[in-house]
Amino acid sequence: MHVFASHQHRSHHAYELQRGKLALSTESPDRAERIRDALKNAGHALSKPDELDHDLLQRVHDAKYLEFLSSAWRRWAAEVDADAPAMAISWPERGRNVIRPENIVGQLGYHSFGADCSIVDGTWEAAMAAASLAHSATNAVITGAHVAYALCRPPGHHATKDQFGGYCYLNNSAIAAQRLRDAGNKRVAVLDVDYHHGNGTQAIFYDRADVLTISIHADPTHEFPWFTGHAAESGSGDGVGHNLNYPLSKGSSFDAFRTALILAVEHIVATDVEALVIALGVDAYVDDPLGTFTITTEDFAKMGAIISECHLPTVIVQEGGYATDALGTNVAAFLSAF
Ligand code: OKP
Ligand code: ZN
Repeated sequence: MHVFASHQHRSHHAYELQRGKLALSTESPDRAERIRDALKNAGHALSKPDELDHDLLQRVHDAKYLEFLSSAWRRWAAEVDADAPAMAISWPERGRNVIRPENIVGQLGYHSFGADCSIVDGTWEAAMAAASLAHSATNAVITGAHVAYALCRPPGHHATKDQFGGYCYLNNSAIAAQRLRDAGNKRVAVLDVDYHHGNGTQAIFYDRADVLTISIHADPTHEFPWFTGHAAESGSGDGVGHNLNYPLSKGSSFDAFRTALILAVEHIVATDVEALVIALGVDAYVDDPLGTFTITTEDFAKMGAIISECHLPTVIVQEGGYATDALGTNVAAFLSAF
């Protein structure tokens, strides 16, 4: 399997508000190092990413957002505090047409949806490297590989066209899906198995029929991202019927997960999907500090085997997973079964 990885992720370790206190994020550099080590030990050769196509980035994210992300740290450090993470403290009121503020503090509120992540020196460089890994893995598939994996960090599935949040800045899975579309695949599916709802990917493709988005996750009634991920969210406009959510109760086992997964795979196979992106979070793991599901390493292998039955060219993009000691084993189990 083609595996793409980069050391650039090390430039990013943000702070997050945890139970009312600012702390170094659970989304740590160690995560990617552990996955990298496990994949190396499993015999995978690691490839470096190529340069990211800026036009592709602009087909997924708003130009103003990209301009903001690329300069936010510099502006914050110069205008606010070079020794503190750049974070929002206020967000727009619901249900109004919002005018984008000029000030960096105001723009942080405009371009984010939570205080679970922040921008530090090196965040943009790491987010860009993760996006280029997704892009490179997709290029490998476009040029004939059946499957390729991108070890993306920071993750991406919570990032919308113009907002960061949930540890995500650039939506790596959406970038892979858009690249697959641009290469001529008529219809593409993104299957998100991360424990959390892939709200950003859903939002980016919500009104489009050419990208089917499916997410299996903890019911947002009781779990981050709280406001999206319900079964009734099915798409809008041209996209009606092209978004599927499978919210599962807290504490769900692989039995419940597998039932949803099989429905998702059947849906992909039954419609005219030509290429697949798997948003591979492994935080559904039994010992994950952020999750409540009881999925085991063996279950991740079964998950990989079930999804491989789609028999589609596939880009696998790393999303969450925070049980650091087991991360590499879980990702390797999924990949080898796939
Ligand atoms: C990102 B991904 C615990 C609160 C966590 C944010 C969760 C982001 C998950 N400190 N809130 O989907 O794995
Ligand atoms: Zn997650």
